[in-house]
Amino acid sequence: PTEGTISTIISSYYDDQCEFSRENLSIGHLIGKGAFGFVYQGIAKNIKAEEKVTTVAVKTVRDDATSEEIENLLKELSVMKMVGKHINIISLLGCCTQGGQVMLIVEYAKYGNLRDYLRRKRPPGHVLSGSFEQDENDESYKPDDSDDLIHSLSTIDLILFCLHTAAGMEYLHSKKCIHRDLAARNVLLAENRVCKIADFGLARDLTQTYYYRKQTDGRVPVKWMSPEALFDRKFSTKSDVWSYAILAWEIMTYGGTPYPSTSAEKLFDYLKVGNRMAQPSNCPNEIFQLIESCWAFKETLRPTFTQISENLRRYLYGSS
Ligand code: ACK
Repeated sequence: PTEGTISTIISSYYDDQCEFSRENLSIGHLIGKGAFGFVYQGIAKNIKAEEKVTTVAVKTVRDDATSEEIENLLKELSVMKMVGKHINIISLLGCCTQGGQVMLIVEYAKYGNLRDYLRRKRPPGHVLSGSFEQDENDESYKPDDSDDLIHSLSTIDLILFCLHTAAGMEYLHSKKCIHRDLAARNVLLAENRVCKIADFGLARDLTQTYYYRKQTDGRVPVKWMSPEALFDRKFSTKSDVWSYAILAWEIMTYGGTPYPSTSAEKLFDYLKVGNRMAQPSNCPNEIFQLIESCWAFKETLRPTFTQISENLRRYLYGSS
């Protein structure tokens, strides 16, 4: 691909409403690295009506990115635009597509990803269900929790996180968007401990090999995939509900690792004969029954996110 094709692709995504002036954005330190590129913390001037300066997260591609990688970031941008705003999803604040590197400016989540937050806030002496996989090369940026007065999370806090993520997914599905990689590592925690679904706009390579390949961070997404997604590459709102069951289990176990002793290759047969993960010791029966309905082998038996949120609200507040 030539420079010409890249600029044609970029101009086809141009949107005056969303374009943010580079002069009003200052890029800070690196907070994350992915196969796709980099995420930086940044400060943006006048990006929100209600404040002069806003801490933001800035997503970019590497300097030597291919036109395909640039286009993937632009596709993510258009999905985020299409989806719009909801308290439980990471929303788009603006973008810089003209006159330099393509950058997406999104809401900043100060406490980082939910999985690591849950592990940091596990009550002392909590009995583990499922092992905790140690990161092979954990040199990632550590969010600053020093202003977070909560030292350990209660069961009700955990159920509230289940509700936040279900509400975010209900909204995403109402916008006809399927996530396909819902997991605690892809949920971020923002100010006031609000969970926000992230990375829902990513273009994904849906071949089986992609999912079987070990990810750079050492986790294999296969364990979040429904049987029909795993074997027929059939992704739907119902396969997101299955992934949500695994996410809810991660939440209730303070960031436990799913099926620690089952290999990715054996997983399908393991699930097919009806095996599932055990009820975490602190997980109330009603919540575990909800999780079990979400990992029903048959897709049609799984609830919708509207039903899941209603159920969780009823549990927490006594009404829906
Ligand atoms: O666990 P983390 O700190 O949270 O590492 C990942 C990394 O970048 C790769 O995605 C972090 N990250 C991504 N988007 C944001 C955001 N909007 N706010 C804060 N951190 C983010 C994520």
